[in-house]
Amino acid sequence: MRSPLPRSARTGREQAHATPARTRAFLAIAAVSAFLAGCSSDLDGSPTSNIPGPDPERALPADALNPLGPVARQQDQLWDIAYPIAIGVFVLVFGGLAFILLRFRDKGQDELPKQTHGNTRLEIAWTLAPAVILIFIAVPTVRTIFDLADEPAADALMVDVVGKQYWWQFEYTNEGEGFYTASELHIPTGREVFITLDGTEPGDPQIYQTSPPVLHSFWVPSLAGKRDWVPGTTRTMRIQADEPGVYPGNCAEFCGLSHANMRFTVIAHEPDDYAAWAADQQEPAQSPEGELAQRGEEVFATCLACHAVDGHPAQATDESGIARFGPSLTHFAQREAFAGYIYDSPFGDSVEDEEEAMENLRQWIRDPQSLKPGAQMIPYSEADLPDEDLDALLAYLGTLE
Ligand code: HEC
Ligand SMILES: [Cu+2]
Repeated sequence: MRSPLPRSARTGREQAHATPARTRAFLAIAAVSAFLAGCSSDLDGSPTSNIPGPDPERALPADALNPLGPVARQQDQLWDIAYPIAIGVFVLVFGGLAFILLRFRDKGQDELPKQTHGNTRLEIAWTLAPAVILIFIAVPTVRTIFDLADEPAADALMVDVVGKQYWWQFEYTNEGEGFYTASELHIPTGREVFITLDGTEPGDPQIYQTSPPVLHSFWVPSLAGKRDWVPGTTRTMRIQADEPGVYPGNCAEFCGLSHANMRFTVIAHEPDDYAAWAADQQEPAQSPEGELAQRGEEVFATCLACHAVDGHPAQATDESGIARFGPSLTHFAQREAFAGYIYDSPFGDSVEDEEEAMENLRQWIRDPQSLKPGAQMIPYSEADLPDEDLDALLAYLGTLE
């Protein structure tokens, strides 16, 4: 018999009959496949947007389930405990549900089945069981939390991290050090790196107006779990890498238009190589040799409003190492990528298409927002910066080794 009512007004019973068994089987299979597809371990840390990014081959997998240092391993062990338990609970609950749905479904009988109200033993059991499980998981969890919240090790590398819109600033604050990098955090292997997520940088209120203090989250999946960077407060965390390598990171808290373009990388060196690198970072930039680059150095004076280049003649010497609104460019030519680590730098060792990378850098100065929505750098039109001056600037940036 056809129901005269519109489909939505039919009873559940009628609807069940209206869906053929084959369709239901198909839906079930589709749901299971969709669920299983989420389990793919095919996470290679490569950029997922179609914006050209740092070469994925340069980066180790960004896989939180494949920890590559002691901190990440310690955190991963908690997952190893909790996950099998969660699977067990899932199978029990949904298995029980499926069983009851099938076994006791309405088979068309007229009488109501026997009604039960309350079962003390069952209720005590299903209150106690979750409590026991939670206590069992809480013990190692709380212990790990306290462990990781400890004071820094005596020989830890101390790094002050500031989340900007949309890039990360790293200040190396160990005694005898004291310099900045942007988007690349260099660390020695086998040594604790104690990170202060510093949201208290006094900053210029003028600057905060153009770069509002928003939340960010610091995340290097293979080295440690994420931790929020919160304006106005200071939080700490630690990372450590076993092996030299390049570990991709990303901002993991929505912070504005270019949140997804706020990448960074942690580059781990053998301790000796790190020491050499750190010594080099403290060297100011040398004035360049060539005529074009020298002209570029002059033109660059205007960029000092937001960028620091230690050793630039127009930067006051007492401002050495100072953080600015924009990334420090003192050793810009050493970086592999720019603009939140999303574009290959033409001066990097691993650049694939140098010409295209140079074109991107030129475009970055002309119109940063066209490459990175919401970028906080001002555009320089032809009128502000004639082509000859831009050529000179690019030549100068290439000398900032
Ligand atoms: C109003 C401040 C401001 C001025 C002026 C400014 N910049 Fe920038 N610049 C920024 C900010 C902010 C960023 C970071 C943007 C981002 O990645 O989201 C940046 C990024 C850059 C980068 C990429 C650095 C990196 O490692 O990611 C380069 C190169 C650069 N600027 C060059 C210049 C040059 C050359 C000038 C002068 C012609 C200039 N900037 C003037 C604010 C400024
Ligand atoms: Cu962010």
